[in-house]
Amino acid sequence: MFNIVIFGKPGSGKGTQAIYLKDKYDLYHISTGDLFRKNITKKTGLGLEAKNYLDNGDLVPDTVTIKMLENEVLSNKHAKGFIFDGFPRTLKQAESLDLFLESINLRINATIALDVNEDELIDRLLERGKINNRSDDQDIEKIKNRFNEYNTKTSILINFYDKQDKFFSVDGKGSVNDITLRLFDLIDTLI
Ligand code: B4P
Repeated sequence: MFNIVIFGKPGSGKGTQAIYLKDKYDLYHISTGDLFRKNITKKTGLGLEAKNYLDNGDLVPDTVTIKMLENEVLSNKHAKGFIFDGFPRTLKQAESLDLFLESINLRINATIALDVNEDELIDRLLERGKINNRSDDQDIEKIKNRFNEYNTKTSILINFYDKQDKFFSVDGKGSVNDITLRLFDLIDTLI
């Protein structure tokens, strides 16, 4: 079983690339952002709890996020592997994920970051905001808050996975197709 974390700043293309990785390597794709947005649309209890955090570009509290992620893995445990998109985003989430996977005899094989500078990310997110109505993509202050959340709470995970010899980075600039090919080239050396 091959389990990947796709990692990077908001808008770096995690969700975009996860679709291609899922198909090529037959992985089950779990996007915590998509799960939250589905719950918000359906107005579930979880959605109501998460809505304000997403709207402001804040991270949803770990307790809520970790439980949701574990339930999603357990509901799909016969998958050939997982691609975790947008999770973990805090040290607590990363430590919990390792412990949880170990308890079901699984582990993370690789964490792959998409490296893109913030100026380009702001352009991408504002562009998406024009077409998809995502409240967190509409406003530059919210986008900057998402970068701040990444820089203060998420970027430390580079060191966490590097210490386990599981951290890899790919240039996330260029066409979607070029980046997909870079990811395939890397993953083919890891499998
Ligand atoms: P996510 O849904 O994970 O949102 P994201 O970081 O903005 O998206 P991603 O990096 O996947 O970008 P995408 O491919 O879509 O999180 C949203 C919110 O949910 C968080 O702020 C937080 O509140 C909450 N949340 C989620 N997970 C959490 C967790 N674990 N803990 C706590 N809270 C959590 O690409 C962005 C845009 O760029 C798209 O429009 C795409 O078309 C475009 N694009 C992609 N690749 C491109 C390329 N090569 N060139 C040009 N444009 C490109």
